[in-house]
Amino acid sequence: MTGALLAQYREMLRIRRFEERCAELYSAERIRGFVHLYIGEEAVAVGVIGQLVQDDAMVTTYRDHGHALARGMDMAAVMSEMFGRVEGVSRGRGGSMHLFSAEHRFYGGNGIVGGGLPLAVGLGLADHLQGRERVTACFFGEGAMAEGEFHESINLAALWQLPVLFVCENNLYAMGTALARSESETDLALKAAAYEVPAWSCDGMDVEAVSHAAQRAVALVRDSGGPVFLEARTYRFRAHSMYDPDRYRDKAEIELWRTRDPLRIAADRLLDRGEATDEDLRDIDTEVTEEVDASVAAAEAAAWEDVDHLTRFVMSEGVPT
Ligand SMILES: Cc1ncc(C[n+]2csc(CCOP(=O)(O)OP(=O)(O)O)c2C)c(N)n1
Repeated sequence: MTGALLAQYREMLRIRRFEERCAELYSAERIRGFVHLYIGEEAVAVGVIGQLVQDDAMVTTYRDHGHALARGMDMAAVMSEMFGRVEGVSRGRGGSMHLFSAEHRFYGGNGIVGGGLPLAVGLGLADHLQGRERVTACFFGEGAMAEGEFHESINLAALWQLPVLFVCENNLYAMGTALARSESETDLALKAAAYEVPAWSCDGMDVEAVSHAAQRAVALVRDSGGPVFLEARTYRFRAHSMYDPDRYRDKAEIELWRTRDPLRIAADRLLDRGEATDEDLRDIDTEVTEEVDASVAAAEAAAWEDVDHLTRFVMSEGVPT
């Protein structure tokens, strides 16, 4: 029982089981605030982030749990953030949408659609100016491509040749708005290529296809020092957020995409190739479920911020050293 695909399967399952538990905890009102699940899209984070090295940076959106876990952030610290506890990755002050870890060069989830793109270009500019050969991966939804920030960011990255990998997670809907209702050009790689940026698309439900495409993309950013755009065609199986009644999509469409579940595709391939048995996959599920259980226990035992510290970090003298 070895191999890259098996490790990727485990990583995708960690994200899936973590988020399924988050949904339960949210319904039980133990997690509050906004929560956007990544279920169905796991192959994108796992496939792309697997190509980064420790020195590389990344920026993402409010749909950020999968990216944080795939980047190696501790599950208990991520769960504690969901619970708003001090032991959370953002000291309980960010919640689901604002996971952050300077140690992992994970410069945040971001509640603003398109908000991460200029940050990624800034990180790329800093590396460029200081002669560091690092890549910044910037994840965003296709909805961000209708925002001015996308155009300004990709234009500058191309003009100044900055080492940014733009990763568009095209799940076809921006909240309740289908891609074709908001974009005159629905071929997103073509749109990015208009900025003279090498751009291509991949099957975002197949972790091996994502890995292959991302490997090529990261290598090109590293070799050329300039930007690359990668579109991962994917689908979210759940509603936009825990508040969304999900009335804008055909149930048949959701069911069709569910037949392309990234976990199912990976599991079938592992079994077909003899790289794992059903028992191996069950064992992985048990281990992952234990890890999720432990993360919930740690979050529940974690402390709340002292009320006296309410204004801490609001003024600059409160910035942690
Ligand atoms: C600047 C801005 N405009 C609008 C919103 C409200 N909003 C939150 S999520 C979202 C949809 C974004 O869709 P997409 O970028 O495709 O990402 P997905 O949620 O599908 O992952 C919108 C419009 C926002 N958060 N920020």
